[in-house]
Amino acid sequence: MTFSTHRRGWLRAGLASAGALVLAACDRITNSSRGVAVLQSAEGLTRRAQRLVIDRKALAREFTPADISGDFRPNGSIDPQDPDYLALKAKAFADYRLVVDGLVERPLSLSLADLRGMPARTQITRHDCVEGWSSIGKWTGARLGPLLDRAGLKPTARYIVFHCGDTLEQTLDGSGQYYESIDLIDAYHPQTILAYAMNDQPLPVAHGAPLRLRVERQLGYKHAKYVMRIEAVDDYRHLGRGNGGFWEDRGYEWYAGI
Ligand SMILES: Nc1nc2c(c(=O)[nH]1)N[C@H]1C(S)=C(S)[C@@H](COP(=O)(O)O)O[C@H]1N2
Ligand SMILES: [Mo]
Repeated sequence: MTFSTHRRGWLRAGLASAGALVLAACDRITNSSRGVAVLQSAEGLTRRAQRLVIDRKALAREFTPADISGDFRPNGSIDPQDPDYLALKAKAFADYRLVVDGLVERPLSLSLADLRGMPARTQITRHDCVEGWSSIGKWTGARLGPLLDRAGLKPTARYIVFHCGDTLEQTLDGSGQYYESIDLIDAYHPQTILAYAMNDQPLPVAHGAPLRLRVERQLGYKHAKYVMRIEAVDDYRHLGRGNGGFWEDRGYEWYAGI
């Protein structure tokens, strides 16, 4: 084996992607014209798939303290009246526990002090609501990725569901309780945090106290406020009306990437 072919093989193995395997297999059929077409389309597909993943892992733009909106608009539920929530609020959330369960090896029950002690991130980002307004805020919270690793996701887990403490719409079947879901790419994105502080202050009730999701590559409605429970699931069709979120159940897209 010459140095260059050895090196090529080594590089190929190093790519360690399905795309690399497809390309290697295609090398053998490039002599027929059909083979060339297959190779070209596979190559195109691979590049598009890789670009998609790279794009989804890219960071959302971050701003400077001077950009922070003085009047960050609260939206949707801004003062939940659910009895369980009111009881927690009455004690300044001292009894609050974030439950992490579902398809995890080690279910967790975390106090706010526990959450504040976990790997954290602070970021100044722009929140974009589908209603057509944006505000810039500074968020500090526990990174979701390390938190999920502490619970240990089972191999069958595909989505992370956020169960919220507020009822946004009164319905007979209880489907008016706010919830959201994201996939594991967003769950492990470095800017995906469970925020307990906004603009260096404890998170206000209007913005989701004591804990709200920031998932910065998504539109506003994905940023679940009043998060009480995080559930790892393999499918979300059994929740609410089956579309993965409160607004998704009312016609919005499940994937709201920006
Ligand atoms: N639990 C819960 N989360 C929610 C909502 C809500 O009504 N309840 N509204 C969503 C929408 S549409 C937006 S734009 C943002 C608003 O966040 P803010 O109140 O901090 O501006 O929260 C999202 N998360
Ligand atoms: Mo929104």
